[in-house]
Amino acid sequence: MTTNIPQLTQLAAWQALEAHYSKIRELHLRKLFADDPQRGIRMTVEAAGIYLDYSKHRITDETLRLLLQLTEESGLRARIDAMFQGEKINVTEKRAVLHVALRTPKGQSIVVDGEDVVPQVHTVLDKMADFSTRVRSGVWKGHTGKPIRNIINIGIGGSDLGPVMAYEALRQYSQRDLTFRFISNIDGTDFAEATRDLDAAETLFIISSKTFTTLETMTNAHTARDWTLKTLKEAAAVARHFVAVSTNAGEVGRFGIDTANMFEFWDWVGGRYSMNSAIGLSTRIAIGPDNFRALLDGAHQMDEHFRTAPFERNLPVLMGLLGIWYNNFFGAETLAVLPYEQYLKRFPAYLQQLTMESNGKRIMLDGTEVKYQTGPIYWGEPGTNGQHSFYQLIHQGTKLIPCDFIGFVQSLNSLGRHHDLLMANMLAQAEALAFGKTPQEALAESIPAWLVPHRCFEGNRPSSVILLERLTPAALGKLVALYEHSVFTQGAIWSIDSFDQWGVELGKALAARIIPELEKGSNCQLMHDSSTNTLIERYNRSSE
Ligand code: G6Q
Repeated sequence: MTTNIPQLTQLAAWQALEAHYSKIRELHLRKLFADDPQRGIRMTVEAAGIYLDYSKHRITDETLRLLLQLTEESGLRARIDAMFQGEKINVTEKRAVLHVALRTPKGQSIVVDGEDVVPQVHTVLDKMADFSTRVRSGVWKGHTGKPIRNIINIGIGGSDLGPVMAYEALRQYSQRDLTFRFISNIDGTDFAEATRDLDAAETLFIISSKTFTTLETMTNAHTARDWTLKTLKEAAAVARHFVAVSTNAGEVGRFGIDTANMFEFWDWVGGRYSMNSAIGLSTRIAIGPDNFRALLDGAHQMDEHFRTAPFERNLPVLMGLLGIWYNNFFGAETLAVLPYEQYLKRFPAYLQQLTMESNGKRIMLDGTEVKYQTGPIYWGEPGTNGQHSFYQLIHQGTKLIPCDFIGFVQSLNSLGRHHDLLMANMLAQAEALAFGKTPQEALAESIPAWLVPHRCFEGNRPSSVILLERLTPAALGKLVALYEHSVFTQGAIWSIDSFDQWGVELGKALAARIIPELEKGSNCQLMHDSSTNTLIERYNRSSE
C-alpha cells in the first residue's frame, strides 16, 4: 500500500512542539495556576453533556496552539471526513470504518460500495428490539415452554468486552428478574462457573462472533450446546436456546442455529467498535429498546460533536492531543483511567482493548516503521479503591502517569453521604497530583525534618477531570464515543491503521500448532525451541 503520509517528526508543528517542550518541561502547575487565576475556568470545554477540565495539564496556551497546528499539518480533518464518508480507511483490511453508522438516525445516509448502510442498520435494530421485547416479556419460551430467565453471551475480545462493560455500567436500568452472564475464556472454568447454578430449560445463549470461527467462542458454543442437550435431550431445543450475532451466516447455519435467529452486522464494524451493533443484543435485552436507543443517541451526539466542532473546542480531539503531548514529548508510557463510579468497574478493561488494540502499532500506513512512540498503555480501577493500592506510585513514584478522572454529579444509589465522600476524594486526588505538598508546607505541619522528604509530594502530575451529570445510557454512549474518537485522533496523527489487529495472529497460529502436541497419546516430534519443547514435555508428562 503506498499512501502519501506526512513525516510527522519533520512537520513544523512537531519541531516547534519539541522546542516548546524543552522550554516548559519544568514549568509547575502551581505557577501556571498562580499566574492565571482564570485557568480552571478557561481551560474547560463542555459539549454533549460532558464537562472536561483540562486545566491541570502541563500545557500553556502556546502548547495548545502548537498541538492544534499539528492537527492541521497532519491532515486530521481530512481523516475524520474520510471515516464519516465511508472511505476504506482501514487500509490493511481494505474496509470502511463505520461504527458511527450504527448510531446514525433513520433517514440519514452513509454510502459504502454504492449502498446506503443506514437502512440496514435500522432493519437489524428493529429485529433486535422485537426479539429483546419477546425475551423480556417472557413471550419467547424455551423448548419446554418455560420462559427464559438467564441470558448468557458467549464471545471474546470485541464480542465480549463491550457487552460486559455495558451490562455492568447500566445494571441500574436492567430488568432485574433476568440473570446475565458472559463467557469468554477458553478456560473451562469460565463456562463451568457461569452455568453451574442455571437451569438449561430457562437459559438462552447468544453466540456473538463476527467471524463465527474464533476458537474460544466456538469451543464454548459447542460446550453450551452439549450442556443444553444434556438436559433438554432433543436437538430441536437448539432453536429456542441459541441465537447468533455474526457476519457469517454460513457458519451460523452449520452450527445449527436457524439463520432467522441470527442478528447481522457488517465487515465495516470492527470488533472493538461493535458494542452498538447487534453485538449489543445482551445489552438490549438487559436494558430494553428505549434505553438502548438512548445509548445510541448519546453516542451519535458525540459523533456529531467530533465531526463538526472546531478542534479547539472538540473533546475527543483535545483528549487525543493531550495524550500525544505526554506520550511523544514527556515520554509518558501509560495513562490511568480512574472512574469514580462503581458501575464503570469494567470500563478500564474495555478501554484497554479499544486503545491498545487500536493504537499499539509500529508500522505506518505506507508500510514503513514509525520514528516515534505510538499508543500508550491504558489501565485503571474505579476510585476510591485504587487510592488504597496503586495511587502511591502515581503521587510519589518516578514515573509520569497522566490520569483521566471520570465522575458523575448525581449518584444512582444515593445513600447518606456516600456520594459526597466519593466525589470529594476524586477532586482531592486531582488537586493533590497537580499541586503536591512542598517541604515548607510539610514543615509547617510539624513533620520532623528527617521525615519531610518522605512526606512531600512534588505535584505537577497531570490529570483531566471528566464530569457528567448522571450515568444514564446516553451518558455511557457519549463516553464510549469520546474515547473512540480520541483514539482515532491519535491514530490519524501517528499515521497508523487504528482498525486492524494483526498482532494477535501469530500467537493464534502457534497455538494451533501446539494443540495436537498436547493431545493425549500424541507422539508428535517437537520442533520448537528448547524452552517450548521442554514445557510441552513437562505438561504432557504431568497430565498423563
Ligand atoms: C477486535 C478484535 C477482536 C475480536 C475477537 C472476537 O477489534 O477484532 O477482539 O473481536 O477476536 O472475534 P469474533 O467476533 O470474530 O469472534
